[in-house]
Amino acid sequence: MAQQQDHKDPMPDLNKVNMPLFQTKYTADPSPIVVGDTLFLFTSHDASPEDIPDENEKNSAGFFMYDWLLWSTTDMANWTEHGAVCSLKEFEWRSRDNGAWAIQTVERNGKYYLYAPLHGHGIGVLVADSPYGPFKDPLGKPLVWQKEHWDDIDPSVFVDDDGQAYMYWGNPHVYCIKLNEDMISTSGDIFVLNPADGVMRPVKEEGAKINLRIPGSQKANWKVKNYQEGPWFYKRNGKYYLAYATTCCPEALGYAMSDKPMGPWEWKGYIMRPTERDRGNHPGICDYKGRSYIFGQDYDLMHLDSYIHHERRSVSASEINYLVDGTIPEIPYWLDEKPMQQLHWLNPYQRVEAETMAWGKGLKSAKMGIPNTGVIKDMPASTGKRNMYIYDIDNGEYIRLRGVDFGAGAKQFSIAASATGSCTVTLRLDSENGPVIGTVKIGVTGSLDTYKSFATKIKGANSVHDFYLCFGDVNGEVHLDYWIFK
Ligand code: FUB
Repeated sequence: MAQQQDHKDPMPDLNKVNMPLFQTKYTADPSPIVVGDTLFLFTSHDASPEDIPDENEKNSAGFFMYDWLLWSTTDMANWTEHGAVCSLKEFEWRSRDNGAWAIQTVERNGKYYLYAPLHGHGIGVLVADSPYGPFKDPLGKPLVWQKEHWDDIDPSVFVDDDGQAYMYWGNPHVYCIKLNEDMISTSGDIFVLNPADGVMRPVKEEGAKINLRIPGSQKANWKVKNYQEGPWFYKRNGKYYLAYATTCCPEALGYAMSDKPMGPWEWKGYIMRPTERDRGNHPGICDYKGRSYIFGQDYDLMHLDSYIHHERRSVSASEINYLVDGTIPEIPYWLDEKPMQQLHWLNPYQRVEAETMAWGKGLKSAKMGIPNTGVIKDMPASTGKRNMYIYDIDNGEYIRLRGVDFGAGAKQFSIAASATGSCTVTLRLDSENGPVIGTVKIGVTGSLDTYKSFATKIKGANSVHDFYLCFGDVNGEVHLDYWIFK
């Protein structure tokens, strides 16, 4: 067989290009939820080859997805990783140990409900008291499961102002069911959208009539065009929105609108047009601190290393606007946009987790005491919030933080680390080659579980700069917990 020719993208200028949000893991299926002043983003997790248990599958192009991840931000520029919040292991009735596809978490009356597809086994729900979990399965069975096909993926749940909750889902058809107030039981029939007239009717009446089994079918005069998967159902200023991934491949981001929660729906256009630079997509949309954002997915992180197709995706985001009639003007592809505006400066005089960053390609992260977030057999049950650390540090790698406000001037820097080896951390401003403000040497601490503080004096750090922790002289294992300036 002919070898596939490979190439990669050059590393772009991070000041100029809107790059994927996370680099420590491959991520997909972004699902935002705002809690207080924090935007949390749940994502699914494309396993890296080292986390795929079957030796023969490590380099397969397909989906290897075992757990779901959580990230948060308050400034839309620097993100903190919280690791795996739960995995397929939470669903004892699952039939496969692969298939942790797109989820959505919503809050109601102080409880967090995480709706998850168990690919080929319906959609389940987990419940927790906080977005960090621990998440538990209250039902011990699927919430919905149409056994006659594998359409039951990509749940999207919204609680309307009158208290009625709805769950939309599906590929290649879009379904909807009402949820009861307990959020873990359903009410009435499953409805399916007929794309020809945009109307939702009970599956038992409509199923045979519409062309249910032609994936991605579309016609110019249809009311809802190009639906493929990944519905994101929400309401804004009295209008209902059904954003979705448009027909594959490449998938793009499109949307329909309605005056009622269950249609009739009408296609309004692309939010982001198809491009050959992407293939799959999946929208997550929210308002945050007076702005509106769309999250989606691409292969742009993988493209820095390879163009050979693997399901190793990365989540990107962009600001969107709404016109007075509620429609959303189209936005360019992520890489054709500038980095998102930072909403507030980062305070370096309070503890900053090592896993808080704007960029950190090549580095890895893990929850303390849980070395592997990949393989299901090694996973604990959903743990809830845990401290995390950064590891797998190599020479030339760095952590970048955007917009750090050093104020009148920093005097000292300290970093909590554990090491069986050593490394030098050169602290720089503005770029990975920018002015040096200090250098700190991390040395052996006795064990990787023993964290100690390593400090250095600082010169020349005042006012607002991007801040880089640049790693060199790396020898053996070093783990980073957090850092702080004085
Ligand atoms: O991540 C697995 C699947 O790919 C999702 O369920 C779809 O929406 C697509 O993103």
